[in-house]
Amino acid sequence: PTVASKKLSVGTVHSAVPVGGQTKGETIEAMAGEWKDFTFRPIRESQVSRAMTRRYFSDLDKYAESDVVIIGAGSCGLSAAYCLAKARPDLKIAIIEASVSPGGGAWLGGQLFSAMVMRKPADAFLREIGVGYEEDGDDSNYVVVKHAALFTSTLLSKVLQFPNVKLFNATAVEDLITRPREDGTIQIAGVVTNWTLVSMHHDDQSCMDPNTINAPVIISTTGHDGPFGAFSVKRLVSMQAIKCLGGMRGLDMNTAEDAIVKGTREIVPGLIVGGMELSEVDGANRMGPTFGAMALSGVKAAEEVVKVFEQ
Ligand code: AHZ
Repeated sequence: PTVASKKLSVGTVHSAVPVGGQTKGETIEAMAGEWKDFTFRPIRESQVSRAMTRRYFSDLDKYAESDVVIIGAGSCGLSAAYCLAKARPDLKIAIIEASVSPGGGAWLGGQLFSAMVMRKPADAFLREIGVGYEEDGDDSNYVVVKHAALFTSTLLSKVLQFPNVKLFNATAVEDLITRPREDGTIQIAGVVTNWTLVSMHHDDQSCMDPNTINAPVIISTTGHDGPFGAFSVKRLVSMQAIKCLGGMRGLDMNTAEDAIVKGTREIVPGLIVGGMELSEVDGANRMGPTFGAMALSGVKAAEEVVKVFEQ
């Protein structure tokens, strides 16, 4: 049989093989100096396509009914995903990220600069995920991570290694699924998704129907208002589930960070909002480039989800 017609196996799963770890066969060290006769093992193009599409569509099928959907994989969404996946390995968690690259605004520590500042006690989160930092400030009130990208990449890699998490990136949440409740209010019951590039072309292409994920609990962490930001809370206003938005206020680090962490909560049944999206609901200040509140708002959002499942 040709390679194309052979039944393709899903293959052995080498979970979390560390770089340089022992899979079967060659090691990097054994390759040293052997490049003259070097060759990759053969592959057929269709195998590559099938290896990817089979998994993608099987994941779409599996996560069409999820336990939790996290909208937005910025610093808050990823922190929430980490805590929730760790606390509740029994929950199926789908993360929907509009951008190709997850991480949101946390690849830089803020503005143009690479270091990331976190005020204490958010240093506890850095220790939890194993990211090193320097103490700084007069009374060591804050810590500094050498590269914000180290925070984001470490957190992301830990989140993606949980077997109960699936990230769908380049995918936007276009709408919320709702159900009526007996008291006349609504319950959020899932999300409507589309590939982001498709979402961006509803105005100049004919109808392009989106996809759906049902889930009893959603965490929305889509950041403050912007082209994609504050998505869920703006939609809550337009569907009259909440009256209006408070609108993010000016920069005040001390006020802003406490308010975001304390305010992280279920805004309407089934929808927990965290991170800077919350500033748009509550009329909270922004904090600028200090990220402790994003991590701890994620911790609290995960806690709120656990409460819902324990009710
Ligand atoms: O792409 C967005 C980003 O990665 C994603 N997102 C937004 N709308 C979406 C939608 N569907 C899917 N409809 C969507 N994904 O959400 C992510 C938000 O990340 P972020 O870093 O913007 O928000 P955050 O709340 O996690 O962190 C905010 C960081 C800020 S902003 C700020 C200030 O302006 O003062 N200070 C800090 C620390």
